[in-house]
Amino acid sequence: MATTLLLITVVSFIASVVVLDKPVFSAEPKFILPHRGCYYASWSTFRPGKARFLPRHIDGSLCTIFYYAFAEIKLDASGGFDTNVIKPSFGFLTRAGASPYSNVSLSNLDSASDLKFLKRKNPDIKLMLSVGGWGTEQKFTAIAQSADLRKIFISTVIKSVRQLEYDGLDISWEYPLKKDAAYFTSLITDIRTAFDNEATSSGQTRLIFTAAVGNSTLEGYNVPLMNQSLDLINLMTYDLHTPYFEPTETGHHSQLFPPFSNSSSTNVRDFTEAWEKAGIHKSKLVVGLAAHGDTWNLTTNATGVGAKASGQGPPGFFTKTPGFLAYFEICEKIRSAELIPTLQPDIKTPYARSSNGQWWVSYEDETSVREKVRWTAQKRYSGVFLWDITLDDFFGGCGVRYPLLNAVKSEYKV
Ligand SMILES: *[C@@H]1O[C@H](CO)[C@@H](O)[C@H](O)[C@H]1NC(C)=O
Ligand SMILES: *[C@@H]1O[C@H](CO)[C@@H](O)[C@H](O)[C@H]1NC(C)=O
Ligand SMILES: *[C@@H]1O[C@H](CO)[C@@H](O)[C@H](O)[C@H]1NC(C)=O
Ligand SMILES: *[C@@H]1O[C@H](CO)[C@@H](O)[C@H](O)[C@H]1NC(C)=O
Ligand SMILES: *[C@@H]1O[C@H](CO)[C@@H](O)[C@H](O)[C@H]1NC(C)=O
Ligand SMILES: CC(=O)N[C@H]1CO[C@H](CO)[C@@H](O)[C@@H]1O
Repeated sequence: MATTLLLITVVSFIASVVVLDKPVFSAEPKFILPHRGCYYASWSTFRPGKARFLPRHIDGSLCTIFYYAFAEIKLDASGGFDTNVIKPSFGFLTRAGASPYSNVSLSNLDSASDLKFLKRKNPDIKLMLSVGGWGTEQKFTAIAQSADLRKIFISTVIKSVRQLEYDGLDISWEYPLKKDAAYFTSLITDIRTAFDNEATSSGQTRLIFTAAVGNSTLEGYNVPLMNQSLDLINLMTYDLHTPYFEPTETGHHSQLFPPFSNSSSTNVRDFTEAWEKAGIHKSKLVVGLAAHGDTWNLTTNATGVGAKASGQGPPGFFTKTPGFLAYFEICEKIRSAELIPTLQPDIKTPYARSSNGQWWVSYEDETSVREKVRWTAQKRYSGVFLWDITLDDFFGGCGVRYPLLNAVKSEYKV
């Protein structure tokens, strides 16, 4: 009797193993180190002429992890928001309806599929769907504060990311405020739990989970829980001083160190160290580099950091945005002597003034990128990322193609 029972048990155990065709374990993602993240701004395909960026322009050897920016959150009227497209980005739809998938559309993510060729060349490269971006904070708040919407959002994300054959999700909520801190925490812990469960049930490698964060005051964030839930934290260590928020005085938007003249001026080092001290492990901290400059109109003859200014400088021919220039525009203006550059030794980052004395730009060049990569390596942070690959001199208008990303690569000796 006991033997029969044992036999039945063994047989049914074997049967259950055979029937379960999916393994019950799952793998953790493996990264190429150090991280060299690259955001890809999908709206760059609308730029004119040689600045029109197409996915096939991407050189897969320059980055280890690509972020498609941005998947858009659309909430219908029942979610309290209309479907205004803030940027020409490509979205998926979430809906607070009875059936989570009834209104999910993936058709607009076609251009995210265009990055898949990168993995065919190098399967270790990671592709991430970055959700959010500038101006999407109300939608994040709406989703995060409702347990139902969080659920719909998360199942939509998992379905989209798997269908695209991407590796994970990047949350780019700019920015959770103090009032959002509890919801933000619920959102990220729910996402991580769902990713763990999905990996177990599907037997696939767990989806990677990252977030881009941009506020050194930290009050919108529960940092210890972020350290537990997230694989990487991309620090938006740029636009630290902008003509939009500080119109009357020039400032360096991505200075590595504060100027000697003002040690409290926001800078990359203090921003990064604040996140480390608050509890993010070094192995998860990724420092942001900028391939854009921030521009101011000058109002006096002074041309340094802290010079008097009157708001955003003139737009570039290709990027057409006041207060903003791509590195490919800046380097060409330097070549043609329309801009006269200065490397300020204390802040380790360059700025330039226009030769007519009217405007001013703070930016990064190959030297400052190398300086930041060296500093990041010395501090044993896990890597750097670039906002964004389409703003580097990708067509080689000033010499080599991708000077900033090549500087990162050669400084890391990879
Ligand atoms: C951080 O956010 C607070 C509001 O929560 C804002 O007052 C502050 O200027 C922000 N700081 C930075 C560096 O963005
Ligand atoms: C120094 O920088 C801080 C932060 O950006 C700013 O609030 C302050 O006004 C600056 N002080 C001087 C003297 O420029
Ligand atoms: C952060 O996470 C890492 C790895 O997951 C862990 O080793 C470390 O102890 C955590 N740090 C804190 C302050 O919780
Ligand atoms: C600015 O420079 C011009 C030409 O170099 C000079 O004539 C003028 O006096 C200067 N203005 C001030 C306020 O220093
Ligand atoms: C900056 O100067 C340009 C001319 O050089 C002008 O067209 C533009 O309106 C100015 N911007 C602001 C914010 O004053
Ligand atoms: C855009 C779209 O597909 N809207 C549909 C969302 O779902 C409701 C009910 O399930 C339909 O009535 C809408 O047409």
